[in-house]
Amino acid sequence: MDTILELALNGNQRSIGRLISLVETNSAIAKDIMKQIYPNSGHAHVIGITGSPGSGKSTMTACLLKHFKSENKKVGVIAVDPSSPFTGGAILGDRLRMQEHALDSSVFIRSMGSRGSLGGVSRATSDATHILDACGYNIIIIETVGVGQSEIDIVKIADTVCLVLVPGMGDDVQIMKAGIMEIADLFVVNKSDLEGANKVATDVQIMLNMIEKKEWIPPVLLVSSVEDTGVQEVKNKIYDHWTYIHNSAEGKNRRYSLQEMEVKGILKEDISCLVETLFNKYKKTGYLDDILNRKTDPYTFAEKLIKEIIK
Ligand SMILES: Nc1nc2c(ncn2[C@@H]2O[C@H](COP(=O)(O)OP(=O)(O)O)[C@@H](O)[C@H]2O)c(=O)[nH]1
Ligand SMILES: [Mg+2]
Repeated sequence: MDTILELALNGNQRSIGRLISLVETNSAIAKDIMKQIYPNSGHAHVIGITGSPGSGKSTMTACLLKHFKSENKKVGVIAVDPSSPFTGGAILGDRLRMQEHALDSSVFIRSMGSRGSLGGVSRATSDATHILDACGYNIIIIETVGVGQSEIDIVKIADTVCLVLVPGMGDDVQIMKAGIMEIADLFVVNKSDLEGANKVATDVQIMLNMIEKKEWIPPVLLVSSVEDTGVQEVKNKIYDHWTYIHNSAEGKNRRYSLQEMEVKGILKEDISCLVETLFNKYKKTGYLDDILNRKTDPYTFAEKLIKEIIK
């Protein structure tokens, strides 16, 4: 174990991959790894890319990756999406482009499942982020599946959340989706080579004007990921946001809350494991009959279990 850890910390990609597989599959080992890794982490800028499926998250990620690389940044990409072209299943063009990156040790690309306690963004994804961070990746991009809870949950692990919108996809619906306006630090209107992008950008701007002003005013950027226009600007705004979260009281609060959510997440997971273990233990004791026959009640029984957990 220690050799894998050492190799990984020295940038060996195979070992990094093995560490991530370990945290994906075994929570007992995962904890041990994370405890050892943690002191080396805390330097990377974690960027979440979210938005509806098909909005161009993968395409923009590949493009952003190229821009970061041109500045000699080491970039990790985690695609929480089984259908992501990064996994090699989809779009041939992307696949070829990513292979170019894949041969390069300054880029680490990995796809991960979306099961887990944080909804769409699992504990393992968060752990993988710390691993890449500790192993020297300066920039970590997480592409979400772009549906349901994963979109909102990304805020629990990303320093900067980038929401990708596109023209012609039921504009109001994509913008109005509950909670999504509040969590986005950057609004990217992708596919601006197509008609209607300006209108989406204007609509977002109008909505932004209606919500409470903060120190950080999310920029609305017109991008074409296929033509590589505006992506440089996205990168610059991502850097500006980093400066903001590290130099303002608001930013500090955000970092506190990220940390708090992480501890809470771990705690909830641990407690729910304990609950399962206890229930397995009590399975054969006939407690269910006792409740059904009203010899006891669920409240008393739960209190009894809580006492056991505390003990
Ligand atoms: N016209 C145009 N198409 C794009 C752009 N970005 C992505 N696409 C296309 O949109 C489709 C979905 O892209 P993908 O990156 O897989 O979206 P994801 O599901 O959000 O990851 C692909 O066919 C891309 O080639 C863009 O800027 N302009
Ligand atoms: Mg994708």
